[in-house]
Amino acid sequence: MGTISIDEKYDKCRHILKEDISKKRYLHSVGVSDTAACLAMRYGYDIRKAALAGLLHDCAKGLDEEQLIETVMKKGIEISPIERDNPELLHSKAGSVIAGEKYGIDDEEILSSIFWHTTGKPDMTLLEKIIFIADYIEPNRKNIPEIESIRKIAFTDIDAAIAMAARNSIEYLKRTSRQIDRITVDTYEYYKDNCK
Ligand code: DGI
Ligand code: FE
Ligand code: FE
Repeated sequence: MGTISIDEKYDKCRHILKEDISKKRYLHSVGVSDTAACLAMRYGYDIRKAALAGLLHDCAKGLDEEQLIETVMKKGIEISPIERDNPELLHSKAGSVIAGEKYGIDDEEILSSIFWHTTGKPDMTLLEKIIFIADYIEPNRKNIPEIESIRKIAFTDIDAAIAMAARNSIEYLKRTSRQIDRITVDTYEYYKDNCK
């Protein structure tokens, strides 16, 4: 992470982020950061890296649809038909680009965890799992079915928690008649045998 310490890096990123996204989204990001740090303690991952990834995971949420598309296109990242129809899905991939370019993150594990945080994917790395589930269970999240149970399970069986979160998201998208990204389904299929 260059010559500055990761703690200094975190503080710098926090101040930039506060200007880039809404107050509510910022509080969510701090919640994800703290939750990711707790999960890192539990599962034996670098606590500060997890906290930084959690802080920045939604750093592209302030971009409009046109900016999201432009940000990923200029990096040559392929846009699927469902992403084209639902550009808000691209805030994770665009976030990974912005974390690199604007926030100066060069750690590939952090960038990848931001890239995949919305859909998840099969066979995630530990940090990808931590950010995916921290996003779902952080303390400011409300009105989610089984949330108390998923919060507990996240700290005993992270794969089970991922399956339950993916299942809930798919159910929610169905209920609200939204298109479901194939990768969201792949995530559920991959982790579902762990479901409690
Ligand atoms: O960014 P957050 O709100 O913290 O959470 P997130 O990154 O999981 O993004 C949630 C948004 O992404 C929400 O608007 C629903 C949408 N989303 C996630 N998976 C899918 C999806 N939208 C569609 N259409 N299809 C999906 O599979
Ligand atoms: Fe997000
Ligand atoms: Fe989020």
